[in-house]
Amino acid sequence: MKRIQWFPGHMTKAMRMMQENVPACDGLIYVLDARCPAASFNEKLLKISGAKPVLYILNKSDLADNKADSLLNIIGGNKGNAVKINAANASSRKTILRALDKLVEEKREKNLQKGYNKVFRFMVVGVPNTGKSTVINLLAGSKRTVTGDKAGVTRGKQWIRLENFELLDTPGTMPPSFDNQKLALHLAFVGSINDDILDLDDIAIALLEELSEKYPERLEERYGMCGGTPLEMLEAVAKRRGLILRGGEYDYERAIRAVLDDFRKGRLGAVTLDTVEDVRGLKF
Ligand SMILES: Nc1nc2c(ncn2[C@@H]2O[C@H](COP(=O)(O)OP(=O)(O)O)[C@@H](O)[C@H]2O)c(=O)[nH]1
Ligand SMILES: [Mg+2]
Repeated sequence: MKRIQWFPGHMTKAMRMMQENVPACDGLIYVLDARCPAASFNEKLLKISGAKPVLYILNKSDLADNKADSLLNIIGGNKGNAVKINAANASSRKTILRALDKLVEEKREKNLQKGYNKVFRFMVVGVPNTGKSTVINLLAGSKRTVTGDKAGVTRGKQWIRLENFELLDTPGTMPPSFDNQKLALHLAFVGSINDDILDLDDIAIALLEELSEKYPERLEERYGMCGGTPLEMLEAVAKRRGLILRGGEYDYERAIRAVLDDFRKGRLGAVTLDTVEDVRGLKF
């Protein structure tokens, strides 16, 4: 399989923009994908922020199963600076605001003792498509930033004012290279890497193989198959979905798209891809 590598020029620019804005920030809101919080963690983003406080948001919890809870606990660790939410759900607003308040509580009290109450500024970071803009929209209470389901939709820079906080949306950035290609694959599965630079046949097959191992019953349920050679698996998908070309041949191209689409839209059920070991290997 071709090595996954995606660090286009606009990400270098985005990293620079973030670096320039760090001094103006009190902390980071780091939006991860609850299905793959290790894969969607870019250590470089943490490095640019220095020692400022971080709130980890494991978003898209509706698409992850309860295995994500153990990942959440490891990431939050003793500090408990991690929450699992679904940004599409209004009740998540409170969860995030409460966690943010907790994060700045001490500092705010100190400020109040000195006689002032400043607005705390957070930069919202993460790899593409984890839901940064959606989280900001949820917190701001109105559609103020552009959201999209294509990797790399957010451009430019804008501060968004809430009652007690100010947020800066940022464009998604990848690590300059992936040491762990297995984790890079997870990012490809969830749509955080631009599909245009991927060999989607390899990606779809890798996804079917991983799901055959971790969630065999889901494949049985949706496609009436589990495991087998790549060709057999794609054939089963095409057959079940009625993806047949004129002339009676299976439409592999559409079967590949169907697998990725089914997974990304949650039609294969809630799935957690990263494991406890994956998360333990990183410095959150
Ligand atoms: N199912 C689900 N979809 C979400 C959630 N949060 C965001 N999305 C979708 O994920 C896609 C990317 O969101 P966006 O906010 O643009 O991500 P960004 O690139 O990190 O700013 C959009 O289609 C959102 O509607 C969530 O919690 N659950
Ligand atoms: Mg965005």
